[in-house]
Amino acid sequence: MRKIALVKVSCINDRLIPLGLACLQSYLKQNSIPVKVFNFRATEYKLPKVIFDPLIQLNLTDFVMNHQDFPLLLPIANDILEGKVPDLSEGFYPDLVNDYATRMFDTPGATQERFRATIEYCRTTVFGTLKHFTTVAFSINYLNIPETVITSCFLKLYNPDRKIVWGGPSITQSHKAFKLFLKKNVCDGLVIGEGEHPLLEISQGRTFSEIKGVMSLNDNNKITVCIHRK
Ligand code: B12
Repeated sequence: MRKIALVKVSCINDRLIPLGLACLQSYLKQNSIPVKVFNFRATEYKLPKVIFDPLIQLNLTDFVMNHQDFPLLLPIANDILEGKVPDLSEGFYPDLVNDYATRMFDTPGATQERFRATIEYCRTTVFGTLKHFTTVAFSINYLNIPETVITSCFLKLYNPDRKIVWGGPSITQSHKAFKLFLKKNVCDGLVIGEGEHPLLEISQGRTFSEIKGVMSLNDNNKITVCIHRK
């Protein structure tokens, strides 16, 4: 059986320790499935500001954005899938970068540089490490959506036959938005809710559309969510 890669690409202000990956890894191991876990940028974890300034808690928003990156991310995904390196200073990118920067209270220059650096990090470090795995499973929260989408595009460009699975809080909350990436074949399955059983069945080679809790494309290229175990 081929080894499955279980991946989280953290960002520096991430303090959501990847308990999900730990649970999934131990469940797969318990069932004798070979698995390797990658937590990229884990060494860059920083103490959160909240520890020094508890009043910051009073200023929290009551919703979590899972799609704020999409308008900028979609053309980037398209470019990578077509084998191009996105040039964020050309074409419609400056407008999209400006729009993104305004919504995120950032400057266009900083936004452009952040996305450029993210694409480069994903292409070299993340893709470089994962490129030989035939099944790659990513854990997504609101902090690592661009990294996951961009790396998945590079992985699919290099080997369209490999299986890519996305799970985690952002997928559970927003699978209806993320199904866009199923349609574009950036990933093959979105796992909604707890991932232990679905991931075990995926690693055993079951058809995605027959696994309970998985959203995927069926044989007719239609989005389907399996509600009952088949
Ligand atoms: C405990 C907790 C915290 C703790 C620490 C959590 C930790 N893990 O280190 C603390 C208090 C630090 C915290 C902080 C925050 N949190 Co919090 N937290 C939680 C909580 C209650 C539980 C998380 C957890 O550990 N669950 C247990 C693990 C085992 O579950 P899991 O990671 O979800 O993994 C399972 C599935 O998601 C799935 N899965 C996960 N990855 C993958 C991958 C694949 C391939 C597959 C198939 C399946 C899969 O399978 C796993 C096992 O069943 C959740 C809400 C909830 N009920 O889930 C919110 C939650 C994760 N937090 C959230 C948020 C927004 C925050 C804060 C931003 C809050 C704030 N405004 O400050 C900060 C984050 C700050 C930062 N920069 O990192 C959101 C994240 C939303 C999102 N879309 O990403 C959640 C979902 C709550 C919500 N309101 O929606 N949090």
